[in-house]
Amino acid sequence: DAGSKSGRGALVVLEGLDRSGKSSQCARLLSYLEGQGCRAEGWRFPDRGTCVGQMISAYLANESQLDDRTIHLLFSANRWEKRALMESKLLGGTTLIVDRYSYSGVAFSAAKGLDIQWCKAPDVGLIAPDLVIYLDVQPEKAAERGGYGGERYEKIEFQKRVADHYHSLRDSTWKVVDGSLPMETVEEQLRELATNCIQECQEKPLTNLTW
Ligand code: 2DT
Ligand code: MG
Repeated sequence: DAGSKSGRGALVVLEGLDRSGKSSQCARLLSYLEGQGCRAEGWRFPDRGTCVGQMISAYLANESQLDDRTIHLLFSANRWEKRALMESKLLGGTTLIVDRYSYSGVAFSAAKGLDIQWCKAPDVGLIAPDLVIYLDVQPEKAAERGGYGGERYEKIEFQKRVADHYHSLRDSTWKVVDGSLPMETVEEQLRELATNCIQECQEKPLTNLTW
């Protein structure tokens, strides 16, 4: 509101395996925050709307083949091309609820066997999230949830390796939420985590991802 000094928005990231409920929970959290009068936007990576994003989308649909390192760098570039806008939104007071970020980038590429340090390097300098919520669902349970679509990576053996790598990435900004609980319970936990985070980071400067 005009005149009153309000702080920056929060960068809240949701991570998890395919079918862990990220997209539904992002949507629910966003409408809750908006209902509370909080300025917030829902973002997702990959952002398939850009030129780079279209290359990624074709790769995921198995319509194109790309070398593992090439696609890894495209995913990273897709975040870099959004960095400036992300920064201006956050500094302008808009909270961003982001469906996947650099952790997906590392966990999925490392699950192919790429070196983890190599996978992390291109994302150094992106904006560091204030909160990472990991929706923890067993790969078997996720696969049962209406099955996977036909995209690359949507296979249980691969998802198990992704889960292992996610596990090794957890740091102090992560909150693990049991994604197998009823949707409303998960939603309630996310509301509380996000609300606290938004309040706490208002006066904190933005920082860069260093891993
Ligand atoms: P969605 O199903 O959420 O659209 O994701 N992925 C994602 C990567 O391999 N690297 C990345 O950096 C990101 C952001 C996860 C599509 C797939 O893309 C994978 C699933
Ligand atoms: Mg998917």
